[in-house]
Amino acid sequence: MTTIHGFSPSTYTQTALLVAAEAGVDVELAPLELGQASHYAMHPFGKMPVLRDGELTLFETLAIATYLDAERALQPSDPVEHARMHQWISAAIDYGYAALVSPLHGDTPSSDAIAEAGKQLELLDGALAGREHFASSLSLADLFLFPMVRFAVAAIGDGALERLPNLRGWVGRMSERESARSLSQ
Ligand SMILES: N[C@@H](CCC(=O)N[C@@H](CS)C(=O)NCC(=O)O)C(=O)O
Repeated sequence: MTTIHGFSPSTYTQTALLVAAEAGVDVELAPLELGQASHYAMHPFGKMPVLRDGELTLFETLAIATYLDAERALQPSDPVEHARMHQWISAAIDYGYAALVSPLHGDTPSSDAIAEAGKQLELLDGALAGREHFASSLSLADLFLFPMVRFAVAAIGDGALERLPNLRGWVGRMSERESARSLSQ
């Protein structure tokens, strides 16, 4: 059995779980001893998730996602759409997490943090104009962005999507997928 080490509220761990579910790979979620030697033995940067499969240990969510999606069902074959998928994965990792997750932890996020997150949500709404997904079909890009957007909306409140119909529709469609049902809040 393939194991994902992480904690269920972690958005990157959620991405790994979503990819496994969408790719049809059975995984079990197992905890890790955050910051302990056993954690650093699996992940030299002390983050989550970590995948273990027999002798294999993999860290970094994108590496884990591409391993789980071995059949490439979640990676468009068209070169432009494949590049577009990577563009949004990169944007999620480099800018999305920093605006939509990190600053919104805690009971009362600052108004600056909410405003910054709002700008990113607006940008994502624009990217979805006339599209169902961030690339031509459901791809790893959606599965990176969905937990981050979901986290931000939970932190800010449903009003966050009020004037963002494209993003609101995408969140609704993503939330209804079987893969999303088991995610923790
Ligand atoms: N570059 C890493 C980032 C992973 C990451 O930041 N995970 C967060 C949880 S969503 C984490 O491990 N936080 C715990 C910590 O920083 O101590 C990846 O893509 O997997």
